[in-house]
Amino acid sequence: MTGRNIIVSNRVPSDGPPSGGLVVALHDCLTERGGIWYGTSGDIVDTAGTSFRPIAGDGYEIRMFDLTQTEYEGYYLGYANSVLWPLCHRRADLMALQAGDFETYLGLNQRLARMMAAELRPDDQVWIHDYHFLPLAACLRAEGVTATLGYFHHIPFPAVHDLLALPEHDLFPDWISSFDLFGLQTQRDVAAALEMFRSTTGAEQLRDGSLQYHGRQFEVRSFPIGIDAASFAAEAALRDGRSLLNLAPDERLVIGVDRLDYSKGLDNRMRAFGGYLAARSEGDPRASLLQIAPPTREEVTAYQNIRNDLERISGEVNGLYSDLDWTPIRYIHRGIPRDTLASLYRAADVGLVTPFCDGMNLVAKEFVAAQDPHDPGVLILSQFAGAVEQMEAALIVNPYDIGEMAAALKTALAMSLEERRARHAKLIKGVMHDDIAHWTATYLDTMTRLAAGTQSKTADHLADKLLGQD
Ligand code: GDG
Repeated sequence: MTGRNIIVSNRVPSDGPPSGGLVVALHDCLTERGGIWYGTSGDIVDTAGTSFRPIAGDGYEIRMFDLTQTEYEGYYLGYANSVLWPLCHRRADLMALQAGDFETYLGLNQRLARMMAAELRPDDQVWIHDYHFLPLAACLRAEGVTATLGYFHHIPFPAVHDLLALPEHDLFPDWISSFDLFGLQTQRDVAAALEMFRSTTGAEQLRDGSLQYHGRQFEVRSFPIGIDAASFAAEAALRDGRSLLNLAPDERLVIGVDRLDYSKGLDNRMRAFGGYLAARSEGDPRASLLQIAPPTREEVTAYQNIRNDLERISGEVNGLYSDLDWTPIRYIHRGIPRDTLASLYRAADVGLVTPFCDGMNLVAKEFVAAQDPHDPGVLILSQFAGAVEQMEAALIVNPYDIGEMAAALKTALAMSLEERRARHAKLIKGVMHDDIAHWTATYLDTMTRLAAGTQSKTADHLADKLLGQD
């Protein structure tokens, strides 16, 4: 018999039925097992509260809390999205370190911990999501909470060298070791986290692969996130996406879908598409790039800058190559409905997923799930997307090498049906098997095992090697 399942994420699904793979998966998991979901409401209030606002979820409870304007600016826009996000995406140069933001971020985590501690029971299993709550376990432990605490880091774990740019970097080992399970997307991330502990006095790796730091034993493991692949594939097949686009009969379609974020490599992607058009020979089919890039974190300066860059680059490429009846880049700066997105992926000949740095990248998996297996499109995937560890059958590119990406576009658009099918068959197998349900079940099973006090007997060879105990 295990305790209650509890989820903490920055936002609770309070606006009606949840949409989007992750929220749906967590919602389904709580609906099935019962439990509580804690997170912010999205409302801003004058005074910080001391208790939650409960609303009924579907078979579980939602407990929301509101942020003050100071918390919204210092915790959310500031330390989480203008410091930790760029740091974890190898852009320490974009960190906006502002006096007071760290204290606000920590203070919010302490306030949440106080409010949760009043409600948690020792046998609860708490699953905390993402960099907004890195100190939450340490804050909960300080309040005397002994429940099993798990965390999942959706974004990359920073390399030790980058981490040093964070003034509070020496707090990371304590924050992380306060969880019982620290989940990461990839083996690459696990290696980076272990490297940090290797360079930390007082950390050691135990024989069973777990870590110990200042008397606390915990596990650092990868759980590559997936998508609801079967339902996404079914949704994609419902409608002819090509008919939405007014394409010429022989026109080929390349698709990109990303929140408008500087980590997603959109600038170099558009340049590479321009490079492909420049090198196009007479008689090559015409190809258009459909780039869907809904706005995100618009109050943060770095996001305003990347938006301006993209408007300039897409304008330049279109100015150079457009014809009376053709605009090569269709750049849509707003979100579109999920079912439309699914059918557009299916209509595309190429999925262009070229982040400079990405925890996993669900778009790569959605593109593959949406394809017609008899006539599939080709996935071009950055070597720096976490998804690359599971998707070796994609055309792998270096997003810093614009010429290489332009050449990959040419290769993809000319690829034989036989090769497209063979690559897709390999990719879809993994996407279907390692789906979101598999991810949730694997993580929660691991937490249950830890809660029961059993230790993993599986040696983590990678970890042993990295810590020099092989
Ligand atoms: C973080 C990590 C990790 C995008 N535009 C529209 C739309 N989307 C959907 C996509 C996809 C999701 O948003 C984006 O997911 P990603 O994984 O690509 O990237 P992040 O948002 O940065 O997510 C990432 C993820 O967490 C999960 O752990 O993979 O590495 O950075 O599902 O389809 N959806 C709709 N309209 C749009 O215009 N409906």
